[in-house]
Amino acid sequence: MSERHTRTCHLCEAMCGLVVTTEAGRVTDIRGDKEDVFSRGHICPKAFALKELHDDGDRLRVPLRRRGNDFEEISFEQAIEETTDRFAAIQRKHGKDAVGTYIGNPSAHNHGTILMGTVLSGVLATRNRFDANSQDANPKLFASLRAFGDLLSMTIPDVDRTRFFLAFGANPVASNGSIMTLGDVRGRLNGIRARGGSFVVVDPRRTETAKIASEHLAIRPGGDAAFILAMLRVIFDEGLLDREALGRTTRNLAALERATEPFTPARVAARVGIEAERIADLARRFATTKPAVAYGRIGVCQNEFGVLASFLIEALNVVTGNFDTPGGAMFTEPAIDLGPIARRFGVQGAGHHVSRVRKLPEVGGNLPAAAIAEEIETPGEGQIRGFLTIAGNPVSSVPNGERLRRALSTLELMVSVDIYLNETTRHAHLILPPCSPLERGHYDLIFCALAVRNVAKYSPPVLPPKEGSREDWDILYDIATGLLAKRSLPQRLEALSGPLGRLFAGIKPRSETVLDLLLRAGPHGLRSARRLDLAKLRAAPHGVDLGPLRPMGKERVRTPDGRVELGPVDVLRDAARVDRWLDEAPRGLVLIGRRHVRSNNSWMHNLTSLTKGPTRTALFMNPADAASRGIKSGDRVRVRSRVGEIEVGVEITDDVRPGVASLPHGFGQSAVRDHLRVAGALDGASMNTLTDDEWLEPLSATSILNGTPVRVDRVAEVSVDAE
Ligand SMILES: Nc1nc2c(c(=O)[nH]1)N[C@H]1C(S)=C(S)[C@@H](COP(=O)(O)OP(=O)(O)OC[C@H]3O[C@@H](n4cnc5c(=O)[nH]c(N)nc54)[C@H](O)[C@@H]3O)O[C@H]1N2
Ligand SMILES: Nc1nc2c(c(=O)[nH]1)N[C@H]1C(S)=C(S)[C@@H](COP(=O)(O)OP(=O)(O)OC[C@H]3O[C@@H](n4cnc5c(=O)[nH]c(N)nc54)[C@H](O)[C@@H]3O)O[C@H]1N2
Ligand code: SF4
Ligand SMILES: [Mo]
Repeated sequence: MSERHTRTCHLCEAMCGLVVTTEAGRVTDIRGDKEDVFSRGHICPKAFALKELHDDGDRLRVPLRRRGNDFEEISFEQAIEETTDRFAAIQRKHGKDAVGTYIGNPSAHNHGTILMGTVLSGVLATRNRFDANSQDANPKLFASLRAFGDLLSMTIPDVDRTRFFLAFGANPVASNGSIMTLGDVRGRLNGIRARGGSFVVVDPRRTETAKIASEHLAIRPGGDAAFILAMLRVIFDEGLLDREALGRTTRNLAALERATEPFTPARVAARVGIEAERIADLARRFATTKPAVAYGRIGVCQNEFGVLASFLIEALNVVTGNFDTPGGAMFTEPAIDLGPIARRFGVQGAGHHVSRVRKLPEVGGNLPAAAIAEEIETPGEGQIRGFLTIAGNPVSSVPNGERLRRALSTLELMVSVDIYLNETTRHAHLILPPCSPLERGHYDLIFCALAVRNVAKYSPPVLPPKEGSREDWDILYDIATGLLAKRSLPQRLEALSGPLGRLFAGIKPRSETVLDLLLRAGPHGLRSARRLDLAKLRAAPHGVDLGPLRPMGKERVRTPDGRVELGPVDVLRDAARVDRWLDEAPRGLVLIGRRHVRSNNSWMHNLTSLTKGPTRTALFMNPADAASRGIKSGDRVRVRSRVGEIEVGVEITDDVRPGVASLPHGFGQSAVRDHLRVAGALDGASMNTLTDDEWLEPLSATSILNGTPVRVDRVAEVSVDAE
């Protein structure tokens, strides 16, 4: 007898509703849920891969302990005991900071990891906490902190109602959207044009998104800050703003105006690679179309002016009157509001402490992951000797991954909570695998807060957990309580007096119990007419639509006087660096990243349904750049940067602008081909062997992963007769 289950896909940010059919404990079919209130039946090819992931023989089911060069299976009890014994001993001997942690991307898609990871962090109490955001959204968080007074007051483009969507450095047709959760990306983006609106993409590559846009501007990597400064300059010069209204809702408009002075379109055009008249024309159209919204993502966050450019995007929306208004840049009102919870746990801002070796600032409590290697390598008090990775693959996702790989192999103890033995976890002494995602419940704590409509969905487990298996939530709870038990009584009492102390007072709570409490306490909970709780969500398998975004500025702008800050001194000061950049000659060939709808960061390449077909790991080069190096499509090339070199195949395409080459990150698993039998056999190398761990954005210390100067040479063919 087959059973049908509704489920929200947790693989990317889009939150698509699925209907999963099971028969006798096996998944037999996965398709889009046409009745889903948010995604309207849309899915992508990765949804089907959930079945393959569930069945993947390489996915770990039992904890592993390193034994020489190999691993042996052990029980969860043993694995937890050893983990907590050894971490506790390291912390007793060398202090709390001697244990470091890296929490990776899939944890953002797992309410259990978010909640219990926070608890575990509190128990470990180490400053050496790292996460994926220093390769990702920290510039957006930092810009939100400066403009709106809170890291988590992030604006979302109201794409369903806008008439002008201006996207910088994002490829939602491939990524399915980021800090813009929107099921059915193509439908929603096509909708803008169908309504008679415009949709403009600024990206060095003519991406899948650029191909469905009204217009594409092939900017040179890193050019966004200069480009937007020039747009703003036109808007100020031509008076395309309502100064009086802005005087009431913002502060320091004049400082912003002053900062734009050196940046006329004519001055920036050559260096950013877009004609002055196109920049000016875009500025005029953007400022005079209502409503309009500018949006920037990874391409902006990971470039050398990430914070300034991210801030300028917010400023562009504010200055043109497109902030906190339908069709513009809006805040969400999720059923569970993470802001107050994060503040309670000390996520306050940025720069409250710095890393030991390079003095790099924390953002939201996490230090930049580009510093992990040096913190392991450099002796002294606070040196990392023990390391815990949770759903993270930093060897592949952090710049100069080779250096990090070498550093990880020197640790006294490394423990990984992970579902695969891969290029990172192979250095662990212990690997603790959680159950298949289909065996746990799911609520998108983060992405509901970043969605283009307010929505809430809960999915119960599709399949019962296998006997003896554990969720991430359980594993992290066991580590946290195990560590606490090994502390002295006063230390234990101190931990218990903290905000989550009650969790440890009795028996282990279920993550669903916590979700229920948070839903009841939230803005749509017991104090509202809707009275949302978990029972109501369970009774609505296709989700609960909480309506379109509504103006929330009064609550979300948390600056001292409630007005938007348009002149943050440290951010605007960075315009001087842009000024110098404009006088520099372009840096030869530079490397940028690329995402494909059939791939997901570093970890879904072991699933045949996603990797079959043409190779997707080639270096894209513009015909002019290839010709000048004597390179033809299909050639093998050596790509070299300051920190490393790799060999890859080449695909020649004028989709990338001259001077730019593009490569996806997260590939190169051949060293673990025995454990990742599909991924390990793929052609491809890790892009982060080339990215530079010393090249960081100065304000937020975010890794600059787009724009790496590289040298590309054809690899001479080894000819058999040429002996
Ligand atoms: N050059 C370059 N580098 C980049 C990027 C780029 O664009 N270019 N992008 C950056 C960005 S935006 C991000 S977010 C990071 C992502 O980098 P990471 O944070 O390292 O995340 P992933 O690469 O997704 O790796 C996820 C790990 O979690 C494991 N895993 C998967 N599901 C689960 C689960 O349910 N539970 C547990 N415990 N483990 C699980 C996988 O096996 C894998 O080891 O990469 C960054 N690195
Ligand atoms: N299929 C799939 N979906 C994913 C992921 C995945 O790996 N695969 N990863 C998920 C994660 S962790 C994230 S954070 C999101 C990211 O979501 P997106 O931000 O949409 O990610 P990308 O597709 O990498 O798009 C970034 C774009 O920036 C461009 N770019 C590079 N440098 C510059 C620059 O200097 N300026 C400008 N203007 N553009 C530039 C690149 O050419 C690229 O097209 O996607 C998520 N969704
Ligand atoms: S777009 Fe994202 S959420 Fe939707 S099915 Fe694909 S991977 Fe899952
Ligand atoms: Mo990301």
